[in-house]
Amino acid sequence: NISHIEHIGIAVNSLDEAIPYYENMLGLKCYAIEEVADQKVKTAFFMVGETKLELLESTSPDGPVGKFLEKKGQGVHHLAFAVDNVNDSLNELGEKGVQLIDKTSRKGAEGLNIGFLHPKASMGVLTEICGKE
Ligand code: CMX
Repeated sequence: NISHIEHIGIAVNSLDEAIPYYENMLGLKCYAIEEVADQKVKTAFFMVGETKLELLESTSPDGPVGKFLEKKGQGVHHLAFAVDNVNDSLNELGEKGVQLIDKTSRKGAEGLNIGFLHPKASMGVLTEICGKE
């Protein structure tokens, strides 16, 4: 059961270029920068109500965001829904026949458990579910 949109992931060429735009032009505050080595990204977080913006800079051209930037350029990369228990949700979605990228959860930014659904399953939207459990 999805409670809210946890974050929107945006692929950017450079955090050094993107963070000042969000801070100085849009008046948002970057509250954390974190590298997620497993995903080959460096992330910057902004709070917008109960939803976050997650800017994603690639740390390697063969990572998911590196490939995305090369093929499509900067832009919205994924949508993340908050759930209570990521493995329970992945099992439920798998049983319903949803095409999964992750069959079991991985550790993402902010210590959250994360799992991805294939964009082909979600009408072209790369979808993440994430949660504390
Ligand atoms: N949104 C929508 N569609 C996407 C996409 C995205 N972000 N990334 C790839 N696709 C589409 C491609 O356009 C392609 O479609 P077509 O077959 O119609 O051309 C299809 O998905 C397959 O793409 P691909 O380029 O052949 O495959 P990739 O090797 O690039 O893998 C994906 C794509 C989604 C499986 C891979 O990026 C992945 O596993 N992502 C999950 C992990 C991730 O994105 N991590 C970064 C964020 C981490 C974080 O938030 O901490």
